[in-house]
Amino acid sequence: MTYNIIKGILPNFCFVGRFVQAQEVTSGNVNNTYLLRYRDARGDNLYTLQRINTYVFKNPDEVMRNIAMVTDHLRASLIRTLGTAERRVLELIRTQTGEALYRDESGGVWRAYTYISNAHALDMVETPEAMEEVGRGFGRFQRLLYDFPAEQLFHSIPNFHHTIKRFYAFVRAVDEDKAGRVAGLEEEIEFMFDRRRMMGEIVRLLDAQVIPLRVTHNDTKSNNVLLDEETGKAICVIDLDTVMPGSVLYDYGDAIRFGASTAAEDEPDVSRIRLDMDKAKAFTRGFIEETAGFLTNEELLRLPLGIKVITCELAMRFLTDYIDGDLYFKVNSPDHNLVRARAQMTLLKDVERREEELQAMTERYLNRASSC
Ligand code: GN1
Ligand code: MG
Repeated sequence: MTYNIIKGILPNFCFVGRFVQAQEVTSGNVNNTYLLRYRDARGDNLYTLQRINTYVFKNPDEVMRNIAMVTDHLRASLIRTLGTAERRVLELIRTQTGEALYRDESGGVWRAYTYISNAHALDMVETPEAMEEVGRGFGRFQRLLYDFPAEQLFHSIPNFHHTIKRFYAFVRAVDEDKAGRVAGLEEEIEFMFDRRRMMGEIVRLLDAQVIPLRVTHNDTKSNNVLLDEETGKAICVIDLDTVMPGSVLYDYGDAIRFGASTAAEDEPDVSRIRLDMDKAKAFTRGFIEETAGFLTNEELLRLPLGIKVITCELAMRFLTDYIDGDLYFKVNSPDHNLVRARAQMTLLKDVERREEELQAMTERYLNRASSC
């Protein structure tokens, strides 16, 4: 089945060996991903093939140009500092004509990477130790890109984290009620209106240049860091589709939202959802260890705001998509987006309850950062 979908695509990429097997990878809410196994005299060669969702990524060429620039920079930085970049940076496989993308006859847009073996990514983070390592992975990613000129990157999804504009889009969706789903959502809608000012705060801080624009990943879920199978150490950050200029507060906040929640992003039983403070602390430790020295005090002080804003943003994005009739995110049931939205709302309420604790955690690091 899977093979039938991709067999016409495979010969267009410079894969080495003969094709053995393809398997669909189901994690990921927008693109379609396949793991490919090829074989030659030296053994197996594994690749990741992806069909890019062009409803989400309207300009895949810009996405790929960003990825090429960023991976080149990461590779050079790694070689300079560690002497090697092996297994530590994504490597694009070009098409037979040397392009980063292949376009099929029906308009599908495809790209491929070398698969990084003997590593795994965590959909659920079980321990604080693992969460600390995820923090180190994303922190190191920030550090390696610290000197990358952010202005060279395309805004491949314009206003991706512009939460004020996203709020207006949400209000428009409610008003249009395209899928006839608004009735009965009073509580959810009110929830967003109540947090309207808070969710725009990072945009305002960036506009006022209180915090700097940096090169950010913008999708820092724990499963976007590969951990080495043997050592458990973070080796490579993946899913670079949304690398763009942004704020470190979003990257920090999104990682906590996803990895320090006690339940999955789409947990239907909201009584199971809260913020695991041990994991939040562990992530913060790992992240700050790698980024101390260049994150400003203005940023460090507002890390908890990052958690609130991004959790609210995701809740609102899922709710907007539910109201629109599931146009953006892949869903496995008609109410999947609503379940996701409610899960994020529940998590946000717990984050709000723990605000002082989170602030104290951050300020401890602020002192340490400024005293060394
Ligand atoms: C999407 O497809 P995936 O899992 O890489 C989304 C992110 C959301 C995430 C929520 C381009 O990421 O912004 O945070 O789902 N990616 C895009 O799970 O919209
Ligand atoms: Mg992603």
